Amino acid sequence: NAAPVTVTVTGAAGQIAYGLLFRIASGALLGSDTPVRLRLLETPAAVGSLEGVAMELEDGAFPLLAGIDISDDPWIGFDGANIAILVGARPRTAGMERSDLLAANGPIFTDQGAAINANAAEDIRVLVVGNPANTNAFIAMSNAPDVPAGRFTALTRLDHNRAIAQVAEKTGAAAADIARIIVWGNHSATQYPDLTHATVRGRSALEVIDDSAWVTDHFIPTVQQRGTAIIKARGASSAASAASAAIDHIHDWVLGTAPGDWTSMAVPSDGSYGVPEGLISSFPVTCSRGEYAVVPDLEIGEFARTRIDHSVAELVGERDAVIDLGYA
Ligand code: NAX
Repeated sequence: NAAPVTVTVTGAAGQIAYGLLFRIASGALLGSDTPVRLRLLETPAAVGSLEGVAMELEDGAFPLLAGIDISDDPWIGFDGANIAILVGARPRTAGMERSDLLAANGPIFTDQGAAINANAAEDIRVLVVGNPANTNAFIAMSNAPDVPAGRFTALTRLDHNRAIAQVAEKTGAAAADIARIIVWGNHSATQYPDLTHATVRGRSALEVIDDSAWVTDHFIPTVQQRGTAIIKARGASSAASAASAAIDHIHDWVLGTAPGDWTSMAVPSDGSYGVPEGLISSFPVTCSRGEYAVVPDLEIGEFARTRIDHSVAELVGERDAVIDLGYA
């Protein structure tokens, strides 16, 4: 049998983790041949609850689950981690501005970046889910100078999957028949879900849909506001769908994207598509043999340019704010 892969999950007693951990243990993350060792990280206040989650994981009797460790100390939690999924974050509470949120999360991702830098395995791959995800990833990356910057990514796969779901509903096609969706920019309401290059059963999605008003007046705002709509309907934020998207993100990063398709990941920009270098922004990427590459040379129309620039400007503002605060 292969040696177990160590997967660290933060916020492990929270609601996303409750959907995530059991799927990791079942083999959905890395495939049914790869055993996993879970390292679960929480705040001291939530460790008791996390012990209950660990008991449930044991009770799953998962053949691939090689061990579970619990900690409230990032220095221990990232020890030997091959994959780290950073879900825990300081949530936005009533009356909190985005700048307060950035300030509240700065210390968490500064410490975790430093702990990853010091203790994670050589091949560490990091996915940040906790919001503001792109900028939290930027902070962690900035505090891990010995880890290649490209190993720090943030989750926009939920937005990508939401976009697929909208196109499937509109066209009657199956999710599997829809390819080449792109989410650009920030995981926030400024993101730009882009159908320009998308296909439905190999045909141009825009031609199949043939309804440009639907794209601008329904599709784009629905994807951008889907998180809010879920909160309204469910009385709690997206959890199982976010967990599922996190699984998809790491699965595809490690095991590869489907031939002829790509996915969306927020990754440090190499300057492509006019996004400032180093900014963690969502791009179309293909993955192969554990490496991702931004899809090159796509044509960007005027409408797309404006939307991408708008979201990137928000990310630049967040980056500058956390640099001013001394977190990056
Ligand atoms: P919960 O509040 O249920 O769980 C978060 C957990 O993180 C809590 O148990 C808390 O104790 C823990 N935590 C806080 N600080 C920590 C730290 N320093 N170290 C370790 N653990 C820590 O929230 P949940 O619904 O699970 O959401 C988690 C995060 O995901 C939030 O920031 C949320 O905004 C974000 N989301 C991101 C999405 C994305 O697509 N990128 C979508 C879903 C979700 O909104």
